[in-house]
Amino acid sequence: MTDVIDKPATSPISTSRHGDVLIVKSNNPPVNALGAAVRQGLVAAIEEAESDEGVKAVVIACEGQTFFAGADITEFGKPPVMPWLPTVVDTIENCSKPVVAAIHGTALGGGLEVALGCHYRVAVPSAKLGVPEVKLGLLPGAGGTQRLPRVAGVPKALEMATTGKMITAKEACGVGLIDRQIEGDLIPHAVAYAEEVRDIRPLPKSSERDEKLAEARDNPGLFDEFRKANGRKFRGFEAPEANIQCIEAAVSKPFSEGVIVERTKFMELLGGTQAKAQQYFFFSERKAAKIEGVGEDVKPREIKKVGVIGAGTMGGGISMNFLSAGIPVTIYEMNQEALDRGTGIMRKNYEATAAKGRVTAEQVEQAMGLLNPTLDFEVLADCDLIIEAVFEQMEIKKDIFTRLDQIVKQGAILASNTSYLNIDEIAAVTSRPQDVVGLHFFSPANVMKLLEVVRGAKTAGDVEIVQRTLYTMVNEGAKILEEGMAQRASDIDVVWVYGYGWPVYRGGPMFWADTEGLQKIVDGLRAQEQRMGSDFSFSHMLLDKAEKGEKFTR
Ligand code: T1G
Repeated sequence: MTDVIDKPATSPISTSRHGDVLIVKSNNPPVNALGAAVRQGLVAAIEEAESDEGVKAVVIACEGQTFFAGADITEFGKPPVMPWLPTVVDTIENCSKPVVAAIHGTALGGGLEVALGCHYRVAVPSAKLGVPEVKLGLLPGAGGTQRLPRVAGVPKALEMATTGKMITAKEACGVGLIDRQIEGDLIPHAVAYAEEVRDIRPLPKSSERDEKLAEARDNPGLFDEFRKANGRKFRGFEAPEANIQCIEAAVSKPFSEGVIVERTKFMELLGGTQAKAQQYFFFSERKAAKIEGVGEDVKPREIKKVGVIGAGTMGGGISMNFLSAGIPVTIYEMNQEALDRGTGIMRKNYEATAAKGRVTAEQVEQAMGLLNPTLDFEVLADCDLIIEAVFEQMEIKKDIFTRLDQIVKQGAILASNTSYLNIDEIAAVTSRPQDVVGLHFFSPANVMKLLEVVRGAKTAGDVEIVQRTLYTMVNEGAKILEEGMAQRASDIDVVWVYGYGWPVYRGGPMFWADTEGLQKIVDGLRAQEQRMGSDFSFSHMLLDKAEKGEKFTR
């Protein structure tokens, strides 16, 4: 039975003709996720191309920031809406006219699978391509584990699918994943390319390619060598091995059977806790950057120049963050020896990163060229943001903020990197407590992704965890929520995953607590209550939620 796909009235997919080429465009902001309406629109567009004799070729492109960035993750766990993404990809691949994918931004997951269903792929040089499903505890479930190795080769497919890392358009060209890089306007060039290939037959279907699989067949040890080389990295995660097994099936089985292995493994992972934890974490990470109670109308202050006080480990690492983002930094120290030592370590760190090929020597010089070391405190006066990163002594901090208050221009943000001292007490020595905030970086600050922003009682909108073992940690987490020190349970989880190495496939302590069951945690704590003595007290929120069978994170 074939499903009749009707394009909804306001489909995110539009079609237009350019000569005998049908241009299919998706406009589904922010990232053209392949939600139900997009899938329905794509199938309807291919049907339109098939039924119109005047159409000789098709170009699929996206408006906005990016080509399709994958399946719509918000649809996971909800009742499925037809067509499935694999059906969409098969429909594109089985089109009797050549289909060209025109890629810009990031072609990710299901987006790259759609592109692999197309007969040709062109991209702008800045485009990136990847299958990051493994970061969501999954695998490419729309034929990606079968088509990607056929087009890009098994070693590249293994690397991309098990790390989730994106590759550049240049690299993709190098492995045959992209047929041409386009300088200039993408769509007109993609149409010209479609004209070039319009009459070539047979159409190059990714699912029918075999030459790159043959190479892998000649090297049967390839997969076990790959497992051995990456064993430590994948430890604890379920998805990487499932990705490997699907790509193995691509080598050992015909396409029609390989996609069945893929579907089975995909559904197994989708039903598991790890995938739920990692999808939860995807959204938690993004939510963490949003500050409740700060209106949409509050515009962030512009930060063009940063000052850092203290060239020690934290001051140096914090400075590198801004330098690497192209923001000039004035770094202040009290004596030349400390200043030279600090800036010397920053250069060494950059050179070490360059030695690993993560940045170029030119980028190192660019970043260090933006650094202005000084022994003159007054030079900080025209910075837009000043971050103090000196010893954790309240008197020293108060002295610095008093001096900053006297010299720094109005409207600048005054921040302390303190990890536990009271921000309000520091702010109180200034005439502008509304401009004072805590910015608690984690060491090494140029590596760790986590930044805790601590709002003082007077911190203006436009300028904010830890101790115990698991059950007591959850109880403390609940207390932190009760006291309003964290906006949401997921923020506590982001701090633990990025700041303290909590495994992402467990989501974080609060997500884990929900998976564990709150009543079980309460019972466990009751059992230790006597041993813990008078210091211990239950969080009312934890008791209440446990009693009502509620959860923290969902
Ligand atoms: N589905 C739903 N929402 C998404 C989304 C997605 N795939 N990607 C991003 N968003 C939302 C995000 O939550 C945020 O919302 C807004 O878009 C902007 O995102 C069958 C199973 C594309 C590199 O894993 O890596 O395909 O917070 O802040 O920094 O094989 O988003 O504004 O409300 O991150 O410019 C595979 C996930 C899916 C890619 C852009 N794809 N996305 O980064 O913006 S699984 C992915 C990203 C799949 C198939 C399988 C990034 C980005 P809000 P943002 P950004």
